[in-house]
Amino acid sequence: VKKKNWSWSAYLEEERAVAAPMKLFKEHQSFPQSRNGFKVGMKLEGLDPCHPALFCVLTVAEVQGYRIRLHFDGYPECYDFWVNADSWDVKPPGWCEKTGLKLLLPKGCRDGEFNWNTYVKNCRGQLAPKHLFKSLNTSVTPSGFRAGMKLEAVDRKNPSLICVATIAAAVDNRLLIHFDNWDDSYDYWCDASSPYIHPVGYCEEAELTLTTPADYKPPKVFTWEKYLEETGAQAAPARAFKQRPPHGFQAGMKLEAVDKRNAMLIRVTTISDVEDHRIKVHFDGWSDEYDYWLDADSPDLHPVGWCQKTGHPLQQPNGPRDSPVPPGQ
Ligand code: MLY
Repeated sequence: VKKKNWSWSAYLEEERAVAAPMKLFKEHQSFPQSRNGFKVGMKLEGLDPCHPALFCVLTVAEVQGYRIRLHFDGYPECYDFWVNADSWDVKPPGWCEKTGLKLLLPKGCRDGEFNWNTYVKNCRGQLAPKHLFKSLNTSVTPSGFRAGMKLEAVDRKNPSLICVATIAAAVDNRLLIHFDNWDDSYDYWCDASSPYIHPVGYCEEAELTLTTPADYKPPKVFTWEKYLEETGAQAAPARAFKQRPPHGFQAGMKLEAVDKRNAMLIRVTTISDVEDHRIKVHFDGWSDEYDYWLDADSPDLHPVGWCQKTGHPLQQPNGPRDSPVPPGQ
């Protein structure tokens, strides 16, 4: 049951809870400075969230507040996903070609035959104009990271593993991490402040197990010195790693979070647990079984008031008073 005049301020008072302070949020999580200018039908290049090694040809399928739903051209709607309008993961048509990154073409298009202008003409689409992409105009300071350099990185799909990895690409201040001798399905983008990347020698120093490239099976012994020589690669310089300090969120603080199980929804949320770089989200009025961990800098976390400010619906808590009382109580 939706309450007509639900408000954050009354709810916080009722719950004797506090909103997570604005200063704990990163800029890309906070109230946006501009409007969402994307329109349904605009085409662009964007990262596949399930396979972030690849930029793909995408179409804006829905606009909701400061968020857009993106559709993979030529693929079923079940792969659609949501991003914020200022996401670095979306780029104007032609960006991959200019940057030298591979673009996954719409289903049925053959390599070397794709041209953005003819493509949008043929499908009566529209190129998303460059000025809508906030992430294009960010100033970038040289980081010391370069494509080809080696490092030790957490496999985000198998987070207990720290593995031998390579910077597959360095664009703006972002790094594409690739795991040596594995296919690119484990690749991910991060920046120099990521807690998931470490310089060569980190595992040895911290007495952790380093997962070596797949072709290093005993009795073949892995040493970085030998491996760098064999691969003719350089280690990423230790000074380039600038791990961010732990976030300041605390358990009990409230915020607004995207529900990954139905990503069009943003819910009233409580932080139920914290780690240095992650928070556990609990959706108010729902069972703890639905809680899950998110990186503290996730673009799916926002301060209280974000939905209202950006014109996005907010899912109110599923309050106990609204649920039918079980018989016999
Ligand atoms: N059991 C997993 C392990 C894959 C690990 C890949 N990393 C190191 C990039 C699997 O085979 O899928």
